[in-house]
Amino acid sequence: MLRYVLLGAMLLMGCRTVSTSSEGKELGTIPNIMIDHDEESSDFIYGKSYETPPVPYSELLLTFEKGINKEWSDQCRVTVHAQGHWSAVGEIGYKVVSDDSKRDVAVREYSAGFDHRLQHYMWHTSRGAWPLMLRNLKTARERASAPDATEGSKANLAILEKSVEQYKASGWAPPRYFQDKDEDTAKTGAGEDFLYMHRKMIGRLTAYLKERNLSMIPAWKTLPKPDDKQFIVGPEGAKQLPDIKQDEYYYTTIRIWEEAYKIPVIDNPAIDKLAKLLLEGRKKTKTTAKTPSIEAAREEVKKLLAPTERYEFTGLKNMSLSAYGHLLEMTLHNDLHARYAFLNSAARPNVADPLDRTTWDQEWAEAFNGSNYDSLNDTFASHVNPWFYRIHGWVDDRIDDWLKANDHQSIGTKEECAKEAGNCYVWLSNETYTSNRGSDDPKILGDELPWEGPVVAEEKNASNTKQMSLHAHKAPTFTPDVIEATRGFRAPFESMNRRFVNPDLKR
Ligand SMILES: [Cu+2]
Repeated sequence: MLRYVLLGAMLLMGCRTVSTSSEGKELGTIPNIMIDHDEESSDFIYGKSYETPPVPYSELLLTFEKGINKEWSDQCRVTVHAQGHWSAVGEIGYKVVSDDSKRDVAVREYSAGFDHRLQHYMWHTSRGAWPLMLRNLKTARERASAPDATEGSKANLAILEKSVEQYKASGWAPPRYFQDKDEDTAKTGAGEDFLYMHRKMIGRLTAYLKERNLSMIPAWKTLPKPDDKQFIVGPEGAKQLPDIKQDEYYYTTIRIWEEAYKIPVIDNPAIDKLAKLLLEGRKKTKTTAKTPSIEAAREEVKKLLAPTERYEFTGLKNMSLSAYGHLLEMTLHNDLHARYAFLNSAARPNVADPLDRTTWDQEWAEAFNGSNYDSLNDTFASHVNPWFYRIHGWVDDRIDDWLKANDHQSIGTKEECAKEAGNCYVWLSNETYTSNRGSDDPKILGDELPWEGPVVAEEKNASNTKQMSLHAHKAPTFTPDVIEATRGFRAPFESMNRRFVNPDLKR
């Protein structure tokens, strides 16, 4: 067995490439790759222990390259090409110490199961893929019914119809989904889906841990400050980090949203309070001698509260739960994912589509099924990361803020609310939601639960042993031609790192 021990000194001297090739012949196996920093410390960058099953390789490329993004130029990326798959693993310099390793091991074991990954991936990607499919279907129908319709356009229509059918049949057709404009998405009620689905996720994990006498990962009560030692934003010693990981971003964006999103009514005194906070942040992080004026700070706050036209945070009292939830999702939530995602994490490439199970098992499973694949930027992996529940716990607590500001004591289904003594908000019962329109019978409001999609449940397999599976709920029935035809619809939504504040970013 070969063991590659790369000396930390090599990294300190700068990034460089080491490669070896044997024209397709198998050279041996890689049990693990470890970086030795000094006598005391070392990190596995491939494989998590000496017990990792060896991977056969025919070509081994160890690439230490400077990031293409110049902001990351002091970082090295490690790429390992092995047989049938590649993996770029290298959280070099990150020293993350779990505050409860027994709990975190259990969280990873639970969440890294393939069906759990697929569930989270499909839920998020479907909200974007579905409207694209519907739009394409419409165009395809027009083309196929034109007098000069080609065989190709008829075939295209056929596969789209089949795809839509299979999304529906397997439970992945969302009742509410992304619209072109975020204000319209909010109006459908989709913001409640976001809040509800993640609340359920947190609930199931909490129950799983409780059965094992473990307690749930606590939510962030306040978001970590830049100097937080436990929740770090970059590798140790990193000098340049992307904007979103900078101290300035925390003080002038994150902290402002964090405070603002708890305010019942945004009035002038509230704007003033936030402007002062922003000014304090600017003074702390700006190197220029010139201090911005309070007027400028006020304008900046207003911009932060209205990231797109006609979609503005006006206070908890003035917004529907969906408008609030969607705004949280697209701004602070997305940014927290991006801020706390490791820069050097393995990135699942666009072509690696977990729905394509055959290819997945052959080529990608080795690199991306393991419980160490937990990139906060990938919906197939983010929920494996214990920090995910700190972020989502914070988001979940905001539901309670909204209820309180709107004089509700609780939230629930129609049946649950019927049992409550106080003022209980029924999920999706806001009559202004477009998904609720078209009905003149107000009693049907709130009859529908927010959308979770199929969930992983316990089922017995062929040998009669229990396992967690999506099949117990609804079997995903996707045929290879549909998987192929819809791959591109899912790909743009794999990442949660969509920047609401950056409209130039493509969906
Ligand atoms: Cu999620």
